[in-house]
Amino acid sequence: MQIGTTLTRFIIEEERQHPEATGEFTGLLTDLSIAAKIIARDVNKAGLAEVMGITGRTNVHGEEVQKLDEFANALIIRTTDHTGRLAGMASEEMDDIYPIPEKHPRGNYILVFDPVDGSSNIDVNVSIGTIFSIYRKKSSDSVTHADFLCRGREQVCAGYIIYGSSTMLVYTTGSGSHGFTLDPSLGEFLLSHEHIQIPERGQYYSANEGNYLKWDAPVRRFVDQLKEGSQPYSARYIGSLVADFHRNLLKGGIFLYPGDSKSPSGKLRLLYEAAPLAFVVEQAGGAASNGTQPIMDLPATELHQRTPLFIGSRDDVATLEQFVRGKRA
Ligand code: P6P
Repeated sequence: MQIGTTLTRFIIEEERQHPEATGEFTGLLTDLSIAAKIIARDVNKAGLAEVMGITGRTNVHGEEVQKLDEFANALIIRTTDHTGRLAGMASEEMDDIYPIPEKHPRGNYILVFDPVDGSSNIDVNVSIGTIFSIYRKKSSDSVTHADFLCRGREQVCAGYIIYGSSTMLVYTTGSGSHGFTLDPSLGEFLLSHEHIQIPERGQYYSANEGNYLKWDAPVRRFVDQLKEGSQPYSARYIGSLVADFHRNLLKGGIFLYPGDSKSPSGKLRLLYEAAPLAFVVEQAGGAASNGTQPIMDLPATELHQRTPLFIGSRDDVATLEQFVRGKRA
């Protein structure tokens, strides 16, 4: 019986195309897929297990830390910190960088992740996700902040897991973006979306229009014109970045989380939300911008740096940039 291409097999076959690859990388992606399976198992019973609900703590951003956030954060650390593949990690749930402890061997990669994005949706059974990004360590000896403050272009791998009607892992290493669907009966991620191509122009726009009056005028005008004409766009907003992004990646469309009068840099984080999804969407033929520059070119000056995010179909993002640059009124 042909079970289809497993994630492990696909990674190994892809690695063979890169003679310089060392296998460390393949192991790291496999480690992450194991963490994803465990998180998926607990997400799927969040209503039953004690992972549901909040911890009573808030993270560095003043947001309520859901039990699953903490569980997933600790799990990803535990699954990857002892393998000798990483030099350090950083996460939305940790104030500072996490150098691999002396007791473990250290490797050449840096892992940055959002363990559970959209966690406020856990209790209402809405799809949530894990987002990850991998860089090569630049410093010659022990890991420093500078190893984490990279441009998106320096990523060697990025992707996400969406815990929805099915659990899917989507990743890129710069040779296209590929999707794998978890077959729970096998416990394997099987190739289901090879070389994802996002439509050049979409049919959906995803934004929290409750913030409309706080947006800059060009962004408001861009959204207004999406509603005009003979074929207006449909609004789809789940309030879970990975879920909104994933639908637009497959169907076409643009996700917007602009800066506004209250938060000029917007809400979403550059290193472990915008940059990894920007890598995935660019590899699928799409685009990601902060309104004037590609997300992948933005310098990171601090770990939890925020950025306005416009991401999805290439032509939709280009039109948004024309409005922001005053080339469209
Ligand atoms: P708002 C979830 O809290 C999150 O970080 C993203 O997953 C999501 O896209 C965004 O915030 C939703 O924010 O302000 O629309 O509730």
